Amino acid sequence: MNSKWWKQAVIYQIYPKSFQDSNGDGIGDLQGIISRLDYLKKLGADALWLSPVCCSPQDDNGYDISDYQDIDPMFGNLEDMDELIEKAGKQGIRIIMDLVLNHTSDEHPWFKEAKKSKDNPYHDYYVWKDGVAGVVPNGLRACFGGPAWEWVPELGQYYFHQFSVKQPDLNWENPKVRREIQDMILWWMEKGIGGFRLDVIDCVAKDPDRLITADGPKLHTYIQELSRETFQKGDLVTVGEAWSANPESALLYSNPDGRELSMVFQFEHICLDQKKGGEKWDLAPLPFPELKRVLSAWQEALFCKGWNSLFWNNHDLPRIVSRWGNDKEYRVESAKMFAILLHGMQGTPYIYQGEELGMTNVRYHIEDYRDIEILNLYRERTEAGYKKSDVMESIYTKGRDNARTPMQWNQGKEAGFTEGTPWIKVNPNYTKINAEAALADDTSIFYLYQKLIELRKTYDVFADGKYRLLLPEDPDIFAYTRTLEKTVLLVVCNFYSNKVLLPLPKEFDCEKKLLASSYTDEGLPNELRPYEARMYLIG
Ligand code: TEU
Ligand code: CA
Repeated sequence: MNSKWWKQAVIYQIYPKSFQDSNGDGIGDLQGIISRLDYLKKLGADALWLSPVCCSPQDDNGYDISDYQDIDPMFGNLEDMDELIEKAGKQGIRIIMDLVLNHTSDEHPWFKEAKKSKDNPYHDYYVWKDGVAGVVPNGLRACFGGPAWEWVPELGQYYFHQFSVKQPDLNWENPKVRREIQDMILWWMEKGIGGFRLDVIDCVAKDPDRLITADGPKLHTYIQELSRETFQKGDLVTVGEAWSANPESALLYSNPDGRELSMVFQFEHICLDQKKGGEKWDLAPLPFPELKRVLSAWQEALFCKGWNSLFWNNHDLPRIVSRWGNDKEYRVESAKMFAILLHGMQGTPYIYQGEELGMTNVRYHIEDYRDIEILNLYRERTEAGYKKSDVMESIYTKGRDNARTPMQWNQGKEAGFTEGTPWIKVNPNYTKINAEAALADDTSIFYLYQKLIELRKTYDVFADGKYRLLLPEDPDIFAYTRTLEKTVLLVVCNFYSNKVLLPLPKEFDCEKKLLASSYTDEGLPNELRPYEARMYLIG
């Protein structure tokens, strides 16, 4: 029986490699996370989503798994994981694992077997195509550059990989693959895992011959089978990463009958600041009216019929305060504005490590980047003749390593992340932006997040209130209400750095209780200062 506890919960995403190192090798690990449980409890996180910590050659920082049922020694071992599950549980915090089910590492034993011969029992665990050297089966490209087909001369075949060449796609048409995955998930559920994030789950149903790489015809059949055979046997939260999701398909993924998942990560709002028909690297300013329209559409479409995830950040995205806020003179106000804007909506909010501190993007020299996606892009676009400065601007603005610089704990050596040399450089602004400074300042972004998490547990209107967008045409203000019986939550946000009038409808000239603000004083009722956001309770 699923208690749907995640409807009042806030989930904190940890990128283990960059969170806290405990043994001085410059790489974050499970014991490091255990040492920070008190900090996470103080914030009020109900669950921790860990990016992958299973065995991996780290071609894609752990999203290339070579053993689903063991912890990579760089992060610790299974006993550490048991200890984390147990100690977090004692603090009322669940652990959510990141399941990468669309592909394995090419160093996984399944793939090593599969490559041996066409009639090896594991051959059909993957997607193969007969062919001739140098003539790829079709024009499908991999997400990290190059063709999505890799030639294996001994077999006279290509294998399909939507991501790196070291991440061969699994063949979900094969019931043996689906059974292996179900058994692995049940094994983790036995160990007390409280939920799963499903990496690119929409890609598991594909038909590369017909150029279908996601959202194939069998997708929901596969997810319903997986859910029936595993998730529904526990009281779990499950969130599927689905770049192809739209409000209609999200009603299937997050149907309250629990046949599939609790919710999905959808990316319609995330993809707004790129050139039409371009890639994320082809930069365009954020069309603010579109942001209001898209987020409102998702709120309205899923009300009582599904469930939203709410996020600005994750380990693949640039940090929101730099991306759409102002990380210079209004870093604190704009970071708080994004928090208030998001946390008043219906859904489960996700906080990405460092978001609660207002951590920012970085501008490194190319040799200081580590992400395969960045390095391949740099090589591909500079070889194709793009101006280096333009390529670097794209990397500064959208590169995934913006989110992967080490967590900034204090102003000591390497920001308190490691005693050793970090696997990726610490953002130089750690001397100003760090957890120790935040905890010592009762007006910090951290304490606003703590307050928002508390409010979500205190007032049912956060989980169940009906959403209504206000001032739809206003070019600077994102304002909405949530209504549950006689209780109204009113959220008003100035999205920009100019002071603006706040032309609220007459109905709001009433007794209002200020629950949260991006400023330390209330300001004037009919205007909003730069990045001023206010959350009120009425009734
Ligand atoms: O990301 C899916 C994915 O498509 C992203 O890589 C996206 O294309 C890109 O990052 C946009 O910035 C998931 C994981 O979150 C990501 O870290 C992995 O690299 C990827 O799948 C492969 O497992
Ligand atoms: Ca370590």
